[in-house]
Amino acid sequence: MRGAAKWLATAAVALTAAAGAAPTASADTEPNDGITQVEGPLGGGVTYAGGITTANDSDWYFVYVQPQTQLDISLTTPGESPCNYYDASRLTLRTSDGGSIASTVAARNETSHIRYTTPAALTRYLLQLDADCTGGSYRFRLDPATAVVSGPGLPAPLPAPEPNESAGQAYGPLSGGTPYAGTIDTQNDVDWFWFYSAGPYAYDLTLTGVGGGCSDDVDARLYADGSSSSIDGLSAYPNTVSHLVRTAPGFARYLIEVTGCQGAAYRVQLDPGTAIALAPPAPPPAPPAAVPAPKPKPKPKASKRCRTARAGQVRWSRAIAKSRRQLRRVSTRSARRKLKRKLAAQQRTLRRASDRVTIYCR
Ligand SMILES: [Ca+2]
Ligand SMILES: [Ca+2]
Repeated sequence: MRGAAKWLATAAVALTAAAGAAPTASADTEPNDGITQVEGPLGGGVTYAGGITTANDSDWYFVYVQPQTQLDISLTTPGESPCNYYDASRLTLRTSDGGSIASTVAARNETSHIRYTTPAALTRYLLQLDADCTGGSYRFRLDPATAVVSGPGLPAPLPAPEPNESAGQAYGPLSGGTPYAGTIDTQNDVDWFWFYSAGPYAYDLTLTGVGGGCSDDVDARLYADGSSSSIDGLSAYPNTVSHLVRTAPGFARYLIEVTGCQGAAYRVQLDPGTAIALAPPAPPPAPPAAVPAPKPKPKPKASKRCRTARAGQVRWSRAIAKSRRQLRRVSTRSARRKLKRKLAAQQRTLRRASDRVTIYCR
């Protein structure tokens, strides 16, 4: 349950809304205490109200903002807040990796601003709200409303099951684009993971230090499969995200070893999903077996009628040639006339013989 101060803050916001002021939204749904518990995505042009209910409470939100836009974040400490100092409420604008961009404080009954022009590359931001005292309340809003855009929520992480105390017990294969949550449960706890790189692609190994555990950093080391010497490593303090960007030479198996102080909670994630494989690539298909060249078909033997027809064709061709030679030798008109008649008859016979060849030798 919320404290009395938080209830008063909500009541005051409701009264302001009834009087026709800017729209308000209830926020601050616990737990929202760190970079992995951020509440959102928030909208623009809306007043959010929340409170700091315990001594170590901190409220984290996230928002998507248009690139290259002038963003105005206003922070107000309402009059009912029990915090009574210059920095009664504090708001810190952070990158999505937890790095501080700017911060502002607001005394009771006062409003202060962070005015920030967003760069071209970043679109997701974190807001951290704190108060100077337990029970402190705050309100904040982001303007202009059009600067704030919608975006995906945070994906729920998958647990990293124990035991995973050695490379041989490593948990995997990890999927790309998926957060895995683990905890260093004991002083000598070690957590091992493994994954496949899909090919010669760049991938980003992110390590997130979850807030609220021990205050020291968590460390991750990257190993090639079968090697006892790490390739590279990275560390993340609570409420920060660290990146290790590498390009794999090709498909390969890698291991990740995570260590930290007792109680440290963390997340590991590999991106993009296309750079990470869940299984070895399928072997290339076997080349097709050599097909023997087809044997040339033997020519069908000519039929008897075909052979007879061809013989007739040859015989009459020779006879015509002989008659033509005789025609060149004879000189008398009557002999030439006789030979020409004979030649014409032979040519008719040859045509009939050729017709028979066409018919019988198909
Ligand atoms: Ca909180
Ligand atoms: Ca372990």
